[in-house]
Amino acid sequence: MKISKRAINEKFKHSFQKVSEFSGSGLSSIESQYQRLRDQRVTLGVTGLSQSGKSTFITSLINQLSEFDCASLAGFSPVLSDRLRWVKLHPLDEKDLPEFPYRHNYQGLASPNPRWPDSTQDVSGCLLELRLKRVKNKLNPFAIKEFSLFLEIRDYPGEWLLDLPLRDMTFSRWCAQCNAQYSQDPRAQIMGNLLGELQSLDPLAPVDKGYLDELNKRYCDFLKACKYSHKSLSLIQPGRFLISGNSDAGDRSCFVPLLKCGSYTEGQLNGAAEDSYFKVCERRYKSYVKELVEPFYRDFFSRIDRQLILVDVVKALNSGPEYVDDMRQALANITDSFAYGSRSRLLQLFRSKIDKVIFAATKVDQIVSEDHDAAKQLLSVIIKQAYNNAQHEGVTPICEATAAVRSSKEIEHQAEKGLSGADSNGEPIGYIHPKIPGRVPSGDQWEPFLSWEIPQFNPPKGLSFTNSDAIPHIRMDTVINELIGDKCE
Ligand SMILES: Nc1nc2c(ncn2[C@@H]2O[C@H](COP(=O)(O)OP(=O)(O)O)[C@@H](O)[C@H]2O)c(=O)[nH]1
Ligand SMILES: [Mg+2]
Repeated sequence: MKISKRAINEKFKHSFQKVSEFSGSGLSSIESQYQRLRDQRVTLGVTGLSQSGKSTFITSLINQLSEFDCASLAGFSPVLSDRLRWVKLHPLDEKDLPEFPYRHNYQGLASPNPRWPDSTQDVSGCLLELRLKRVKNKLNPFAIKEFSLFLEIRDYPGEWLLDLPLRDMTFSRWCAQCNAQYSQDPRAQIMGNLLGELQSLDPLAPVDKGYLDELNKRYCDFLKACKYSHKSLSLIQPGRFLISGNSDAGDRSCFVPLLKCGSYTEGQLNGAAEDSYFKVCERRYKSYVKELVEPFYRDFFSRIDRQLILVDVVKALNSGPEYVDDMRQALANITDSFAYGSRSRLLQLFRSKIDKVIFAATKVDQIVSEDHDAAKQLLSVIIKQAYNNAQHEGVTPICEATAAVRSSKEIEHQAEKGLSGADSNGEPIGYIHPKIPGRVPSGDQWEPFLSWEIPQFNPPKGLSFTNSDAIPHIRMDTVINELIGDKCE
């Protein structure tokens, strides 16, 4: 009896459905599991601290691939070898997940007064379908000639990312970590009187809920000051304390770190009265982690196949040594929360691991092209610790330098190279910047970078939404190729 390939596939899908039901796996749909098993569905984890350029990168990624016939994608092999047939954007089939606002963002970038994507306040996602011609297989001339590769992409407020390490941290350990951090500048200075008050608050004393509310408000203001002060710090927890009016957080978000916990033993703290500051704050901390952080991790990060970590290296260099250290620590904490390594496709369905990591220095259109290699080198130094985490189980990370939206042009001024573009009012601006070093500066070497005032470029003018123009970029094609090139064969 002759059985068609289609019938075998259907039969396989059916038994696979049974296995999945039996295992109780939380995947969104059978179809997506089936695609994953056939290596035709990839979950991209676009990771990065707040303001590192994630939403802009995702917008540009979708744009470059959707408009591949006019985009500049020479470094993306399926385009070079003429194998990309068409690209479609779908919503992600997930309950309550809003669609990534691609159209809105692209319209903003391509409007007569171009604007950057709005700052991200909530989660969103999309599914990009790439229709590809298969690379010819001499051993199997009857192999299917075309297939679809599905890319799952999700966006989220970067602040939430820093909560991931809280999943493995007890409340008292978090308090100890905060105590060590807040006792040092620049945080001690930003915290002012609140530092002394939190350091003297007795964790075993009965809670005064009114006072705890007040402390919590002042603590949220302190965290906001860390983020929005002139040079923003990276390591800011809990991330949801930064979003004002975050109604779904409720009582769970009303706790503070009790900096005096270190004066007591674990036994004394565990034996505290139920209405003590310690027990009340600990309960709220636990429900914050269980009800907000865990589901975010489960829905957004537990299934990543390929990770892109975006780092604003130019801003770090402009902010100074404490800020570079802070960013370094924040990135190491984040990568600690992921599992790296390669797995069989079947195991990948049940417990995924990230088999490829790319660190990318973003917004490199703010520096001249001859310094891009140095920016890449500097990035590799800044992320060394995070890099070591990712090297577990043989995954060797790659460093790149990219700009999702090239907003500047190179100019020459008195035999020196510089950049020109427009500011947020559309007025022309230009500058010559200090030479970017390939390593973190020390001592006096910091001076030129700290006094360098980097003007914010507006996105370039002249893009047409109606004509579906491709967004100009720097090396997005190389990054896309590193991310999914091998999956397109
Ligand atoms: N010059 C330049 N600026 C960028 C680029 N990407 C992002 N930006 C700037 O960085 C800001 C934050 O970007 P966004 O994508 O919202 O970061 P997110 O918080 O990580 O999602 C934007 O508002 C822009 O001002 C880029 O490719 N070039
Ligand atoms: Mg964003």
